[in-house]
Amino acid sequence: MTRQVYDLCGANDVRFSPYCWRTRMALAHKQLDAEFLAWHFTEQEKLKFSGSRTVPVLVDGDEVISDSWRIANYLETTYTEGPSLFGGERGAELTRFTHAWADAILVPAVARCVIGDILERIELKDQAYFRASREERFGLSLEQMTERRPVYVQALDTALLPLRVCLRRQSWVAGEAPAYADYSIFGVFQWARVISPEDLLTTEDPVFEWREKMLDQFDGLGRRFAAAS
Ligand SMILES: N[C@@H](CCC(=O)N[C@@H](CS)C(=O)NCC(=O)O)C(=O)O
Repeated sequence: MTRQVYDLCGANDVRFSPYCWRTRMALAHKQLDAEFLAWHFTEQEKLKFSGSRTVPVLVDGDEVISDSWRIANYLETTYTEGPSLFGGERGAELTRFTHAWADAILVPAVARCVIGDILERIELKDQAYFRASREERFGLSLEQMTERRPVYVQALDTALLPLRVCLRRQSWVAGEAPAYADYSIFGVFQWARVISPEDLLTTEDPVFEWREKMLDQFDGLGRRFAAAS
């Protein structure tokens, strides 16, 4: 049976979840095929079988795994013959930090910058849910957040400092070759790229150059998904 991933989808089939992008890259790294099934915010009933309320959800034969970190660990321990996502136990422990930093710092920092753009690019049926849930999460209206965008872009720029310092000295977050540490961060930038016409990175930023190289990985997998305009 074909492997399946429930994947967040907006209007015009835009696939914009940072977490689902991690899974997409991890599967490509492991050279595993999967069908990415479009899932919308208001389609909770479609996820019931998994016990998860969020995507990605991976269905691999009898196995149903949710949460991008759990999925990465599942792929690593199940498909040991494919290239390693973590580079051993030590690497897995270090990658957990990268993943946690991306989730705790990067995702909210980018979300504040692009939230208004997301509303415009999801289907009408999802908009009321998206607005209510995100306004509750951030304690501000989407319009207030859009107005404050320049402040958020500045805050993101500061948050990126450790990544920038790292990428000035090495080609990939994981070292000599890209691995899950890179994918966990790349997912966040790919989300911004496909959902917001504003580029959050300037061309002289080493993070920009790294993102360009990430877009080229796996025969340009990331680039095959158009940037928002
Ligand atoms: N910790 C989870 C977070 C997954 C998550 O929050 N996914 C979002 C899509 S980007 C979602 O499904 N949201 C559903 C909702 O907001 O109702 C992971 O790493 O997979």
